Amino acid sequence: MLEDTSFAIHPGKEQQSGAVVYRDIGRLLNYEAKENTYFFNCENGNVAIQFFTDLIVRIVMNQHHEPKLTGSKAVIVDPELVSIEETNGNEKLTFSTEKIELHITKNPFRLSVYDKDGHEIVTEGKRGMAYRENGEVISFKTMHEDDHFYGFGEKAGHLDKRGESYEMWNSDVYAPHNPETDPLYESIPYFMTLRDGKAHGVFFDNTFRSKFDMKTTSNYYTFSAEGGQLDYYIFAGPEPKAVLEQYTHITGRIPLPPKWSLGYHQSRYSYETEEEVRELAKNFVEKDIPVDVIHLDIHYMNGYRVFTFDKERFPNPEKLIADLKEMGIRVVPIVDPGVKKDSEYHIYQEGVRQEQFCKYIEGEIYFGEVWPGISAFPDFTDEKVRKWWGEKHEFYTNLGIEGIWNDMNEPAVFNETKTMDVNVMHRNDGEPTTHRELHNVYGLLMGQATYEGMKEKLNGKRPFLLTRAGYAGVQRYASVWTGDNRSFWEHLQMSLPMVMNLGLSGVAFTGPDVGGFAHDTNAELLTRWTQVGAFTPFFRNHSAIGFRYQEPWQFGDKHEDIMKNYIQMRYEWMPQLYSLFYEASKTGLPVMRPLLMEFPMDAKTYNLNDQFMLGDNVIFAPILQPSVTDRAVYLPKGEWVEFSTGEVYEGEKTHLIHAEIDELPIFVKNGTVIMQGEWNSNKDKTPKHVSMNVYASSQGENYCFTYYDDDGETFAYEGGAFIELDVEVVSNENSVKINVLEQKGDFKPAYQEININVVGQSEGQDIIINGEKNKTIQL
Ligand code: MIG
Repeated sequence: MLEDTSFAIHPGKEQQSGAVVYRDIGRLLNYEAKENTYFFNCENGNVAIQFFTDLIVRIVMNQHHEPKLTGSKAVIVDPELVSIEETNGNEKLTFSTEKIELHITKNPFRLSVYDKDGHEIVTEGKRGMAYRENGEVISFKTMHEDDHFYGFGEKAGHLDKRGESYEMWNSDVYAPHNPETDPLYESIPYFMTLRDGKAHGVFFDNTFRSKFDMKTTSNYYTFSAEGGQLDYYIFAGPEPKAVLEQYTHITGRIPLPPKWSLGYHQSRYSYETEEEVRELAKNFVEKDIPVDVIHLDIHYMNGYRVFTFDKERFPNPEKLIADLKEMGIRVVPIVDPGVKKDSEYHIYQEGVRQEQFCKYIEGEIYFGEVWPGISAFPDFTDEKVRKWWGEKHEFYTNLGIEGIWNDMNEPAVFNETKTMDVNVMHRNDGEPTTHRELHNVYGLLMGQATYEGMKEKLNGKRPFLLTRAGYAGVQRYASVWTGDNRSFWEHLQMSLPMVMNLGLSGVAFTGPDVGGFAHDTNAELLTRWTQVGAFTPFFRNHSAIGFRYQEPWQFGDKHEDIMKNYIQMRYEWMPQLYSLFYEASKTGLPVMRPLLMEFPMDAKTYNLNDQFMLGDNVIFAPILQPSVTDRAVYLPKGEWVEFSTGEVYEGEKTHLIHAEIDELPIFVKNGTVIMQGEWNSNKDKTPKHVSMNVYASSQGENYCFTYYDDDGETFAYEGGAFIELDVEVVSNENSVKINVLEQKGDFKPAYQEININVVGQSEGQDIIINGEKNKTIQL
């Protein structure tokens, strides 16, 4: 193709397009308050403003009608009653909550948000809200020299998105993910801005194809969409953590995942037969490498028909699943949205007869080609269809399955546009809407149907769902893996900022295919990647058909031992990880974090791509290059103890750290705590002993954290069957004081006590638990 050669940049090729003309919202004519919403009539359109809390404000522009305030697929809360002080001057209106001020100039209508000290949050200048005759809506906002941008969901490239532009349109991209490859599978039209150590966020709740441009000009950025309303939320922060709490307050947080889903997952496209799967499981057990999940990719199905098993390849799925469960391994099958057009296939028959499939306005079913051949697609925008699809999962739960993997749900279709015809008319719960508008939420709604259906069928057990596509709010139903990466070192490197930005976008439970999906991996890459994977929220090794097998034992004993050791570490860290997942479910804070989240005043962290944190006190600095055994590690303020050597490093400095192929540099902040468990067996992965490792500082350090545990697989915690300890640790020269400030819940874990283990205890230091010299906390 000519487009793939240098002809693409032929000098005469670019046609000058006419200047784009935007119509500005114009001058304010009048306004009124209705309940807690303000409606503004402007010369060229209408604007509504709603305060959700005293730190969250929503702005909606509709160029033709009164702004519509209902129908969001992402937002799950109503505005709170916020008390507003209003002043109406000659040129300016002001609306103040206790924490922020919104200023509106009347001619032209421009809107700016400030904190109480007069710091700018989101502001407009020469240009504001506008639109084009073709339906495009756009917002121009002031950009400052020191603004840094994060989030945007699943994006390639570096952590800081300043100087970049992005598009939101869920896309199946198999071609290598380059730093410029955009868009990918998820659309999360949300970002956080960091300016002078203070943060704020913007969520553009528009499901059309949308764009964010922090690149074209240096003094303003824009966000725009092909259609719909300019409907966006401003989160005033001011800390990065507060922004994320505010964003996830309105779009929801992850449900507490079943513990087994936090273990190690092994996958391949595909383990093709029952024998192959049994052999695989047996290998793990014999080699004593812990594994919680084996994924079944598309070959398990009969001709790629969802809700079926191929009876030749998998003659007895029920027995297979039961036997694996005995070994401590769960099976997660893939489920795609495409239903094969086959008049003898019961799902297709039901779908047609009960009108569950996407249709054109004229009434014809939309057909597209995917794995099973010509297929129809459930219309997940309709409650009836979501229920139907959810119920179908009884097929899987009856076999003992507790987790589902949704793929191809952008939806991906094998055609020129790579997706469904944008003219398809979705039912959208009684408000028919085209695919052009709802494309970006197809995966989210499939996730909702699947999660809710599984939850219903599992009778009190927590379902696990993995998805490829999604929209803002996807965290409520599914964990997200980052799609078809390749076995390149560059993709290992790129996965860190990608997963960190997903975390900053509310999606705490994510990870890439460890080892790389396409292309052939190698011993060193897989080993280094497994070291990283052991500490990313989602930990799955997955590889593609036609490429080298990449189970941990494929590259000889030396590498197997190293990988086994890191997979075991994943389990040793489970008490820590699980507590962080609990925090994510309560506050929306990510498990894996960029350093800037904890150190927003430290500019050295703003685009630090090759290090990450777990929680607020541990820094990981993996080796991400071949043949390299030394790397620079930046440590922010504090004193840091390397996990395996116990060596202490000074903060606010860059250190050269040595790490042989079996070493992953991990730094724990002095004065803080990590919770560790003893990993027992492949079958029983609940710890019998839990220890609190206190990194004793002599500097009078004070640290608070929450330890959480429960049965790990049911919803009994909702009724109080959990244990939560809010702990404070104060260490100085003479003592390490551990105070359990509060103990909540009535769950009795098997381990009954927590052993205190002080790392780097100095001679004169006593350990004092709740005022008494002691070595354990009794539960
Ligand atoms: O067009 O099911 O991203 O993880 O193994 C390929 C086969 C379809 C794409 C997924 C990948 C999965 C593969 N799927």
